[in-house]
Amino acid sequence: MPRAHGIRGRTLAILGGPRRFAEPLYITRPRLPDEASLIQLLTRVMRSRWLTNDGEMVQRLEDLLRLRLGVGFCASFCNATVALLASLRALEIEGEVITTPFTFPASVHAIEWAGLTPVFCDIDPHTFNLDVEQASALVGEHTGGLLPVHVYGNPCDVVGLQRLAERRGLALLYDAAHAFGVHAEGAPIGAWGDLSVFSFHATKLFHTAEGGAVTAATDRLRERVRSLRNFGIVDEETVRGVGINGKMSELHAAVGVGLVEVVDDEIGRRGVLAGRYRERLDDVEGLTFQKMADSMVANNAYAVVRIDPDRFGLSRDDAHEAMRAENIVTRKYFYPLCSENDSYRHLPSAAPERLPNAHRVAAQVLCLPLHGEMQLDDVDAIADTILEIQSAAPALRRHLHA
Ligand code: T4K
Repeated sequence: MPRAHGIRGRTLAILGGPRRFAEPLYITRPRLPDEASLIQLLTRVMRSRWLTNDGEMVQRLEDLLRLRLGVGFCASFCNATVALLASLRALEIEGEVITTPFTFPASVHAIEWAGLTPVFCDIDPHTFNLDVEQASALVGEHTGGLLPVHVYGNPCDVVGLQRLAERRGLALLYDAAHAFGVHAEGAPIGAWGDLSVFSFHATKLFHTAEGGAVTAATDRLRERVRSLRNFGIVDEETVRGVGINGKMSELHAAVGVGLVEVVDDEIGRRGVLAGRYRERLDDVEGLTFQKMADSMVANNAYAVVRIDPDRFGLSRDDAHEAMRAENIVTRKYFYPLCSENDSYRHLPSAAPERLPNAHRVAAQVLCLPLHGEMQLDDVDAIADTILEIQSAAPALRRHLHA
């Protein structure tokens, strides 16, 4: 774990001083299962000679996740992107799908790969999630579904979206890639909407190196999702629908089984660190935190701030560069917006003037390192560095834009 050099009144690295951290402090690091139990789990898989196709480990993981996520149905997948594709098909959505431009490209790519048309809707500038009123105004005769994203694990307005979907007869598929373990309005996040998709990529709070899952409150779509995950195979002589290979392997599932036991410890550790970020940075002029939903259980997946250049004294990009020079590897998730992607910018809904909040947020957002290996000292060192950067703003601006 990199340790910070505790230097007061020092010269910032970007201005020629020593780096704050000797080694890169990444935005995230994958939590690993206990090594001995992982070896045991992997040995069991190898000895069984059953490596994929709905084996014992995948079934065990799905059972564990149904309990942990509090859902009635859970199907593991090879990754969240394929899980989104299969879900769009399982819901038999046609035409247009209203979604957010402020997300990882996978959310929108899945719509496009499914042969549907994404319609971008602006976000709330404080929660960074889909603005339900604007989504409602975008619903037209060709709208088949809604694909909102719980950005950074912050629940969308699940009640408002449910009402909208019911009122207009739309399918509601949540991208819950970031939302493992989150609850909203008293219910587990994966039980809202028709289906929800989680990512278990290595960068996620809970992971299987690569992986994902589709969940729902009930078993209603169980057979359809499971058969779409497996080429559409129903039995040895029946293939129904255009399925895909979305299966998780037994080896990946073993990682997940090992991690279920420690994920709550990881959430707790991150919670302490996230609390320290807030304590240290809440009053910094021009720096604000994402507004979290009122009624939720958080998972502390990301530490996200918004930097208003006029009040902070420096743009997000300049702050990002100065942090990187210190070996603090911040990320600009989700800049640039998906609506700016060459494949989507021609869409009428991608016009920047229709997405003012998303553009402003994408230009100002910065994700700070947050993972359970970090110590409170690391957060303090990062907070100190942010304050130093702010104090040195005029010199930094001259240096970076001379
Ligand atoms: N929907 C949403 C809203 C998503 O955010 C994502 C994925 C998806 C859908 C699709 O899920 P999957 O199909 O992937 O299951 C990463 C992830 O690749 C991606 O899964 C994730 N979102 C996105 C937010 O982040 P990159 O390109 O930024 O990752 P990368 O390789 O730069 O890694 C970030 C940092 O993590 C590294 O600087 C160090 C650390 N790291 C990474 C890996 C892979 C490790 O320490 N170990 C590792 O093995 O996309």
